[in-house]
Amino acid sequence: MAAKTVITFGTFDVLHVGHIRVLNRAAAHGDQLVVGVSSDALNFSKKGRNPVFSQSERVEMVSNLKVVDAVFVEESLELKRDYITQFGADVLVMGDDWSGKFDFVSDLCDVVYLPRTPSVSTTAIIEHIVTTRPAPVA
Ligand code: C2G
Repeated sequence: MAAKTVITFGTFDVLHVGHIRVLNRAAAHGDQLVVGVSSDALNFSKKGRNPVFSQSERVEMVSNLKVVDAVFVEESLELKRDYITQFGADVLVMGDDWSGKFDFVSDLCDVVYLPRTPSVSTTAIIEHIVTTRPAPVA
């Protein structure tokens, strides 16, 4: 039987346990895991700010996780169907903050939304670091 390929997408900025868990659980849905890491330009267009870590650093971090078999740069949210076809993905897995958003590819592959890990996010980590930074010495 052919190997089952899982695809997932994300920014994976300031890598944290929520990212690791979703990648581990995504990998468990098949035999190989392909990850689309969103480009700096895509992030800027979505969020109006650059990620803390550049796309090449984010690609390097995600590529070095043992459950990840291949990584590519996601240039546009509109290209989901092309990426799924290009990598021959059988399943698309995302956290459930994206629930329903990728159902439009369900004619190409299965679509699975996994429960998001509560109480952790890149934004909260950045805010925590900013608010706990010591006041400058007068
Ligand atoms: N995630 C999670 N639990 C968290 C935080 C994130 O399960 N506490 C999951 C998200 O649901 C997503 C993945 O981790 O499946 C990556 O999250 P982000 O880096 O925040 O990615 P995002 O900016 O949502 O980009 O085409 C889709 C986009 O590229 C997704």
